[in-house]
Amino acid sequence: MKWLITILVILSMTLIWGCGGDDDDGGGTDPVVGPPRIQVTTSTAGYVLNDPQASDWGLVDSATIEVSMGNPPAKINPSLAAVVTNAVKVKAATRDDSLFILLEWVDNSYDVWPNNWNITQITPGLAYDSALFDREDQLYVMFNGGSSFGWDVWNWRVITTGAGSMAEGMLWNSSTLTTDADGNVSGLKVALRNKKAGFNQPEFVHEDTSEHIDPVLFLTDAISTNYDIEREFDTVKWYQTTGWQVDQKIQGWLIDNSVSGRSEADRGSRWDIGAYSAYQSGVYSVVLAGKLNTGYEDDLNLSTLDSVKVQLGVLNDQDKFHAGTSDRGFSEDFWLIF
Ligand SMILES: [Ca+2]
Ligand SMILES: [Ca+2]
Ligand SMILES: [Ca+2]
Repeated sequence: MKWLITILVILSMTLIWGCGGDDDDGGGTDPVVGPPRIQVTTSTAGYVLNDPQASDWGLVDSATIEVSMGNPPAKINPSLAAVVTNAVKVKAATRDDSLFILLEWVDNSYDVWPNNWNITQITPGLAYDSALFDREDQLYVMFNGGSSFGWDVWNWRVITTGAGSMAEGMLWNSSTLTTDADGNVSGLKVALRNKKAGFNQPEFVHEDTSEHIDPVLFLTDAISTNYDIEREFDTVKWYQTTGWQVDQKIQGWLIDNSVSGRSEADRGSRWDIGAYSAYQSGVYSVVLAGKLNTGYEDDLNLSTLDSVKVQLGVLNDQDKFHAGTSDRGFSEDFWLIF
């Protein structure tokens, strides 16, 4: 009987390992001939997809896309050694009327302080460096809509969109990147610049003042320079509180995390992509989710296509993808197959 059990065990293990597609969660990188093609998983009713670490993503096949080789529409051509990462693991699934894409890549620097302020002096009063560079880790997923349409762009930025659980909708056409149209709320933004009008200093800090060292400052937790803080024997402003350190950072952006909960009509085409992310042990895991057909003219209608040409861009601590340094990588064309 022993040999029969052994055969059954081998057989069942073969079945388990054999059903994951040609490059699944083992993280392998099979040699690819021609543009990679990723089969979008379409039968996902009941799957939890709005969490990059949800176990249901283990049921979706993956492919590895290189992002140091491309000659993207932005005409960036970084050298192989210079880019932050070369491999992005990509999975894609649809549920109901939406496309979910999971992207994972190594980035050993967690660059989450765009436009931060830096405290240079504690006494006689707080002083700050000018806002530093508006740079953060970013991701671009671009869907090709043909030469007249250009590329439909989903742009995720770790703080100025991601901290509000969103990516920003854009359009890349004729070497121009345009933000998608606003909805009913004109100028709606996930991130608001934290700068006191007319002064080169921050206006807001977290209500915990110097104790809040997290890179994310939500609007709902922020107190302005105008607010009085009641202390035991006194009333002070936040910049009069104690505990500040030289070189301590203050967030350059306020995050309005109510935007993701607004109606589609309020958010418009600009804020029609949800984002769910994690950063652990130097690896970003980001799920982007958008409707296959938003109905907006600055978006590509994916619902009638059986495939779409895609490019990826990964930016390490950068402001824009078309500024042209080597700390960014773009893929060549690959295909999502519906
Ligand atoms: Ca980084
Ligand atoms: Ca859009
Ligand atoms: Ca768009």
